[in-house]
Amino acid sequence: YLNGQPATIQSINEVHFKKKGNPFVKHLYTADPSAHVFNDRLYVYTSHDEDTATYFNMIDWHVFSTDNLIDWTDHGAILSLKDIDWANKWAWAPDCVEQNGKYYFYYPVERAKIGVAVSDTPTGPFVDELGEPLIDNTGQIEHIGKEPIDPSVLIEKGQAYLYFGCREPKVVKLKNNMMALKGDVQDLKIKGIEGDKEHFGGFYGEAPWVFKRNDTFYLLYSNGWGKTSTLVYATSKNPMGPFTFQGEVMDVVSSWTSHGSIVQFKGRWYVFYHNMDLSNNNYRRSVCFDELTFDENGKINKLKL
Ligand code: FUB
Repeated sequence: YLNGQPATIQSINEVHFKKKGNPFVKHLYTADPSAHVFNDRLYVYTSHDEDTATYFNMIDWHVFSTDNLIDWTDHGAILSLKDIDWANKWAWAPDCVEQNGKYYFYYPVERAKIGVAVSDTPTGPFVDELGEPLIDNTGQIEHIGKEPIDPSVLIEKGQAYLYFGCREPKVVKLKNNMMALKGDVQDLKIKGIEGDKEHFGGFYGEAPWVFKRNDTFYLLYSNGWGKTSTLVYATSKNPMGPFTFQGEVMDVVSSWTSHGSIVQFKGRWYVFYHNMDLSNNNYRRSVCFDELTFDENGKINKLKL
């Protein structure tokens, strides 16, 4: 209910955008939002930038949830570096998915390893039951890619696909236990970006996120770093690709990095992203969201900020 009246999505959006506005988390710095709906509630998993940060030296991850896009609950730190024996620094962009009644939280550390922690609930506590990285490139194994960061997971017809990578987009299937790779890590091909330069067009920078709408898979990602880079997307009929570049998803944000996710909630689509509007500091970012629309051909109508 809003003002004593039954809330509609329209009225919820009006309250968020006109009264509360972005960023929707203001009491701490957060980045790299991964949004999912579990049991009709929206959960946003984030990195947590330190208040005095001068680098991306984050130490834990948070989750926020809502059922109306207005009132958000901070569930606190759901996992910290201190809980992971093999991880020492740089708790970067995470994701979480539900499979077989459990919640699996994927996280990169040290710009070299990806781990997975498990919980019975979307808000943790998450436990590193595996006790070692799921992906480890400290030995610079070529097919894993130079920098395995920014994991995100899509589940399609029961099969989990793990996407990750900086500059080199990668995909690998996961076994049903969600804690082992099924087959080899593969290059995620994006057609239509040949020759594109960092910060422009469909150049692949980082932050892959795949979602399905109708029968199309959309790959959202960042096309680099800096004043002209933004979130862009490509589409495919196959979660393993190849994807074809389509265009920009939204205007450039204030921060040097762009990282986001797209989710459907109560019948409407939303893009989650971060900026540095609150701090004017690239290492102290804040998560935001806006409604996203598609045209009749399934193309994303670019979000104007
Ligand atoms: O938050 C640390 C890093 O900044 C992420 O891994 C990148 O995607 C960028 O947002």
